[in-house]
Amino acid sequence: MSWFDKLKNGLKKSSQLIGGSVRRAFVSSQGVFSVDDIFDSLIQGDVGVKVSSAICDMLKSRRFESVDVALQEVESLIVQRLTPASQPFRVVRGAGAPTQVVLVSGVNGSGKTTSIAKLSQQCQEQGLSVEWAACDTFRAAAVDQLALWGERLQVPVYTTYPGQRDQGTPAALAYYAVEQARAKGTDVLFVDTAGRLQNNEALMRELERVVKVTSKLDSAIPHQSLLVLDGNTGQNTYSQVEMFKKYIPITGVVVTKLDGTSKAGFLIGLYEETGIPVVAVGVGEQIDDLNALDVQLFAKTLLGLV
Ligand SMILES: Nc1nc2c(ncn2[C@@H]2O[C@H](COP(=O)(O)OP(=O)(O)OP(=O)(O)O)[C@@H](O)[C@H]2O)c(=O)[nH]1
Ligand SMILES: [Mg+2]
Repeated sequence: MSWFDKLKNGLKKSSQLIGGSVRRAFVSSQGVFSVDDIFDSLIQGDVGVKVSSAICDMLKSRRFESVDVALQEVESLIVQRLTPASQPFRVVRGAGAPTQVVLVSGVNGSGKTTSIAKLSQQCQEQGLSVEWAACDTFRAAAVDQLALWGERLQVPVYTTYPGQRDQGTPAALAYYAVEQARAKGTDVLFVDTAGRLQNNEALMRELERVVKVTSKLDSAIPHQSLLVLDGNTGQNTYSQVEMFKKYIPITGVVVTKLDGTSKAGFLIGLYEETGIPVVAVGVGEQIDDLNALDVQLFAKTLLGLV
């Protein structure tokens, strides 16, 4: 399946709700919309009050030749809002520059580890060497999961450090991995972390510590800090972003599991609400199910225009 088909398939539920509601509300004999139903559906699809109101205001004030013409105008409105939000994942390591460190965090099960595998493959395709630090030190299963992906992609994984006792600490392991990767001249080091709820103070402090300790090696670390958001969480991801930002810098979000959710509309307001760009979106569990957010394609798909 092509990326286009995967996205289209994945966004089906959201598109039925969002594009479908606009289509159903068009009174073709008069060329007008009955916008009340549209508003409710948009809110249900987690489009948010601001954007939903903007869409409804536009639709109710005019007569349209056809529903497709109207939908194209809605598409423009969405594209305009989303364009600054899409900043595709890219690692550039200049000549003589140290290893680029990419920290990856998020709540439990949001898709951190699989997203790291997917992004790593993209790095490898660009000829970059990749390593991982398995800083999810609580669970043996988590370290095993990363090691398994590592074997598949032939990525070396740091799982322990000299002098480690018991499970060790994520900060110490991250520090060691950064030191080693820099010494080897590795292009990109992904630091995988344990899932944590944004309101768990102790675990958030632990994440903060990973940044504090590794940045002693270089104040530019982490060069990128990606927060992985589960698309099923909809607009509640906005407050997740805000909470994580209180402890560590966040440079971008990866939105996973857009397949199967009816709440993909939350992406439209994400950047406006949080100021954090979207570096990639995921629509499945396979290695190539993650890609940059193509704003135009996303808007068209959401509105059922393709
Ligand atoms: N359908 C779907 N499943 C996904 C996507 N991304 C990840 N998953 C699945 O979500 C589950 C959790 O993914 P992980 O990568 O282990 O998540 P994690 O954030 O590392 O989890 P913890 O380390 O336990 O916090 C796995 O079964 C993944 O295959 C996606 O875009 N779509
Ligand atoms: Mg994980």
